[in-house]
Amino acid sequence: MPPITLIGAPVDSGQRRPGCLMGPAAYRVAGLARAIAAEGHLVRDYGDVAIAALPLADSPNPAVDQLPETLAWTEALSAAVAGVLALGECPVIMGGDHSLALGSVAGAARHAAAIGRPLFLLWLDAHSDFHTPLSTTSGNLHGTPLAYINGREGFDAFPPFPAPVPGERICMFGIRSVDPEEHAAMLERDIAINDMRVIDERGIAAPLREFLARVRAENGLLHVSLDVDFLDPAIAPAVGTTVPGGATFREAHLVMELLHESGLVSSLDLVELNPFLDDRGMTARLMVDLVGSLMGRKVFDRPTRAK
Ligand code: EXY
Ligand code: MN
Ligand code: MN
Ligand code: MN
Repeated sequence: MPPITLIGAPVDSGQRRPGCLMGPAAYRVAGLARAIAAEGHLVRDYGDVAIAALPLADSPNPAVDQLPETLAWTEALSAAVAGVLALGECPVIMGGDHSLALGSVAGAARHAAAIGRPLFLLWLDAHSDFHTPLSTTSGNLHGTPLAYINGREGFDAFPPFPAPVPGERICMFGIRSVDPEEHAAMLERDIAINDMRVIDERGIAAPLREFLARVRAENGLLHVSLDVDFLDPAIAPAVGTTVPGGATFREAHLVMELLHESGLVSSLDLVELNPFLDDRGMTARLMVDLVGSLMGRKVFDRPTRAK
């Protein structure tokens, strides 16, 4: 794997429950850099990205909350992620709420377009995050990044998304909370929607292997966006949008182990950790452990493990 660069993204503007801005500090306290270095990778900490003057911006949807802040984060994180990728490093974005993916994936898409490779997206989340600023009723922009990435209309206030990612290159796992407007829009596209029912019936490995085979066949870059609420709230309570019936400890680790074996991951978001809601750091530690598996940690190494 290339060198790993941790990017702090203390983003709290995509929702109304404060606390995600403490995420980068919690990941540092929980030893994220040490866990990555322990697997033999070069790792550096870029520090936290910051925003300065906010743009003037307004939405035709009066529900939309903190649009200027979200626009500023989108620009700043897009530049940071594209810059790190251009250096040949793998950015790991320590969030921050999921609105940060408006910027992180824009940066990954800019880089993919610059080097002429297709970008694929693995979305690990209880939610589909497929609202637009026009369709959202909560007004919480953390529910919108996938629609922006996919090139849906309604993002007039935002920079045009560089090289939108078509549904065929998007794969979701863990989905169990979808609003009616998102549902209708998703069904118009060819997104691989592995909701919890699919995982219950097929397991998590088979559909993930199918997706990874497609990424490999097209020589794609792979951005992974890991929302804490992908996990079952019993093992990951530190998130403002818990939904029962999430991925288990082993399902989540298996995803990470398969991703490591694939060698395909080029950038990673860690989002929605709200340390204020945690139970003695258990969620932060679990997220760090999952990154450890993604970076190659194994309990027992079989050299001939089938891919
Ligand atoms: N669909 C709901 C809304 O738009 O408010 C919930 C969104 C939660 C999004 C979290 C980040 O995954
Ligand atoms: Mn999300
Ligand atoms: Mn979510
Ligand atoms: Mn959320």
